[in-house]
Amino acid sequence: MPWHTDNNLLQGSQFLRKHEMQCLVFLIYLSEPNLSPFQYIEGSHLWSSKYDDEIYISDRWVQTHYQQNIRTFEIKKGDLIIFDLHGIHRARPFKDRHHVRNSFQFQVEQIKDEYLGHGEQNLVNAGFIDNPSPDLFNYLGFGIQRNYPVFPNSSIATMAIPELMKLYKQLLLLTLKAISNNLAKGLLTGEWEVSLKRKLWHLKLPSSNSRKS
Ligand SMILES: O=C(O)CCC(=O)C(=O)O
Ligand SMILES: [Fe+2]
Repeated sequence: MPWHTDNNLLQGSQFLRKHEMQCLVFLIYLSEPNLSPFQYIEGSHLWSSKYDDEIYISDRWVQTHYQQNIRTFEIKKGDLIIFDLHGIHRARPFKDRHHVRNSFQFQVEQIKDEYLGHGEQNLVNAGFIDNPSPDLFNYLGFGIQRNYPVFPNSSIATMAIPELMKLYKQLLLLTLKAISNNLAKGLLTGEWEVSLKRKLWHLKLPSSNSRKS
C-alpha cells in the first residue's frame, strides 16, 4: 500500500479531494504474523496538507526527505494503533503473495454542515449499547446523514474461492428450502397450511412441557 493520508472527501465512491476536518483512525491487527507492519511519518499530520493535491505519496520521495522520521510499528495481534488521519502512513509492502493479514479499522471524524453526507454508514448492534445517552447517540452518528459506500469495497466479487464455496453451499441449502416452501404453499390451501402448522406445533408441545417441569 502506498504512503497516503485518509482525509478523503468522496462523491459517491469517487475521490473528490482532501478535507481539513479533525479525525482519529483506530487500527487493530487481528492476525499474526504480520509481514507488513504499519508505518507512520512522525509529525507529518502537521504539514501533510501541503500535498493535498496528491492522493498517494511516492516512496522515493519519502525515503529522500523523511527517512529519519519513519516509525514502524511491529505490533502483535490484538494491539491497537490510534493515529491522526492527516498523518502520512502506509502498511509496509510485502512480497509473499500468499500472506493474509486481517485488521479491523474505523475512523472517528469531526463533522461540519458544509460536508453533509460525509462518512460511511454505521452498522450498530443495539445489544452492545448498555448505557444510552444523547452524547453516545451523537458519537455513533444517529440522525446524521452519511452517503459513502462501505469501505473496503466488499461483495461476492471480492471473496476468496474457499469462502465463495462455503457461501454457495449455504445458498444451495437455502434455495432448496425456499423451493420446498414455495411448492408447499402452492399445493396447500391457506386453511390446510394453518391446520398443518397447528398439528406440528402440538407435536412439539410435550417435549417443551417436559423441559419446563
Ligand atoms: O493496515 C494498515 O497498516 C494501514 C491501513 C491503512 O492505512 C488504510 O487502510 O487506509
Ligand atoms: Fe490509511
